[in-house]
Amino acid sequence: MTVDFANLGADVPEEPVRTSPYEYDYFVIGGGSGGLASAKTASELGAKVALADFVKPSPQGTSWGLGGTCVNVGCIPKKLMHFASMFGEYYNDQQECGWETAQKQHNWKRMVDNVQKHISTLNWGYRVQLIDKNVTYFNYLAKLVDNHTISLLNKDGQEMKRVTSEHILVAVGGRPSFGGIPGADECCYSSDDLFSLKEMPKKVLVVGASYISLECAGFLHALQKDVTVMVRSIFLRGFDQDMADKVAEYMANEGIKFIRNSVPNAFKKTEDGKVEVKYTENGEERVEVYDAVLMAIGRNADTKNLDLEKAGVQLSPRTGKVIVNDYEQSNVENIWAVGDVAEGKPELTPVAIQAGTYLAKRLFGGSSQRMDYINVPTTVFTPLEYSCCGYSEEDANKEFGEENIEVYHTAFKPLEWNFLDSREASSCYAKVIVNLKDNEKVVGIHFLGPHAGEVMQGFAVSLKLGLTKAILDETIGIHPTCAEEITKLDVTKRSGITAEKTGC
Ligand code: FAD
Ligand code: NA7
Repeated sequence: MTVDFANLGADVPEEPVRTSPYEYDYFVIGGGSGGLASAKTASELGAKVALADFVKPSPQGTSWGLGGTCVNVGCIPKKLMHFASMFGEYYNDQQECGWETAQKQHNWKRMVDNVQKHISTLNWGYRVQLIDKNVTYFNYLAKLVDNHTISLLNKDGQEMKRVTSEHILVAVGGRPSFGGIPGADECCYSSDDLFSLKEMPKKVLVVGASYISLECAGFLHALQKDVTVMVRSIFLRGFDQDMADKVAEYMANEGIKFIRNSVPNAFKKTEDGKVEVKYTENGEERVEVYDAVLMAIGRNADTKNLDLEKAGVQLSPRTGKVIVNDYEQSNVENIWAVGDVAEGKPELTPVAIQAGTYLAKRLFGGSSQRMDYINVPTTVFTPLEYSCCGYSEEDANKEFGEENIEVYHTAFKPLEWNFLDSREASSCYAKVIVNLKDNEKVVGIHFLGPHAGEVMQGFAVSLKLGLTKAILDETIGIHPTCAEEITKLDVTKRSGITAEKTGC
């Protein structure tokens, strides 16, 4: 073979000549859902990109690999444990269906080992993707020096490197709050710890009543734990309250205990390693000892030591999140924020991913497409799953006026449950909220029942396309499914007629 020295290397793409005074075009702080998606897209579009991701250990010392909250301590392990727990839920069903199943006994460690094995493959996958996409990865904690300069620190706080970038994306997400309650940091777990705990004792207190709290309480109970939930005020703040109460009612019927109107005041370790909880219930001081306590009282934006103020970035005084405009841009022209750290946006993985991807396309791909934060669907993975898209009933009433809103609803029992004595009568429920003043346009869909997320995804598309009640009525249901209930609604709440279904 002869070698053509004249053309040697001609196929190798040359590094573009950089005219920028900065080392990088795009520096992404945070390797979670939003940061990874944005960094990879920007690099694919030809930008010179670096990403820093560093996990500060939880107060209990838990830390994890690349991928952020969703992959390591959020959606993924949560859904896997929810899935695992459903076998506990189905245990009685199986027997009624004729399966002669073994003793009902769950092995926590085996489940956790398998969950963590899966997460390790995802961590590795993200590392490989960054290499493939030519994104420089720094496993360092980033801090801003000014609006173009980032300092990278190791775990001991020593500066290892200083880099400059034309654009900076803040995608640092959030971390669980311990509420400043005495003893909480030392005695309690959070969702940062739960999914990798080698063992989980029997009697568990879950503090908080929002979606992370109820989801964790739900799967812990189905995994044979004795679960109590401490509720300060309402269930699932921000969600439709009618639906939220139904979620909690189902959980209570299953045997999960709720302490209402209650807040913890202090936590203390007992000599035998349990946790003594001092709390107030309906104004009265009480004390109870639990084997373990899970704090799920909300999350704080992880902006505390980021020194964003050195770059002049404005944060919300209430939440510590970055205030952004409709383009995910902060008040500093070249500093952007997506995901959980962006003020006023839904804290959901697909939202962070889409916002990060669109931002990169606008910055480096000539796109003008903005992220649409309206009608974002979501699911609460409680024992009976709840999914929704669009307005809650309360918000629809406020936005359009109660007299202009019609709510169609049904309470039903999935066909499969009809021959199972252990399953409650109409515990599943669906409602569709329409605007009478706008051709009965559907402004909200809510569904409580098995596989709720799978049910809602397609309906979310139809909401985007301007679904009306007439179109829903024309749509043929798939029989016999739970999702078809949404196509068959003819009872309005206003009519006062019972929503309970009697036949097919
Ligand atoms: P994150 O994924 O949090 O990533 C931020 C990254 O930045 C982290 O790795 C962090 O360590 C790193 N970082 C922080 N500061 C620095 C710094 N100074 N330097 C370098 N790196 C830094 N969403 C859903 O859509 N569906 C669900 O079912 C769901 N379930 C959830 C369950 C739980 C228990 C939790 C906690 C969350 C859940 N979420 C769910 C929410 C979802 O996980 C978040 O919305 C999503 O992860 C946000 O992505 P992000 O990119 O904004 O931040
Ligand atoms: P949320 O949605 O912020 O909810 C926090 C829950 O914890 C809520 O029920 C609060 O009650 C309760 N809470 C807050 N502080 C306390 C104290 N001090 N004592 C007892 N109970 C308390 O948090 P999540 O973690 O579920 O979710 C965080 C985000 O992640 C959320 O936006 C999702 O989209 C994703 P309240 O209703 O305020 O009385």
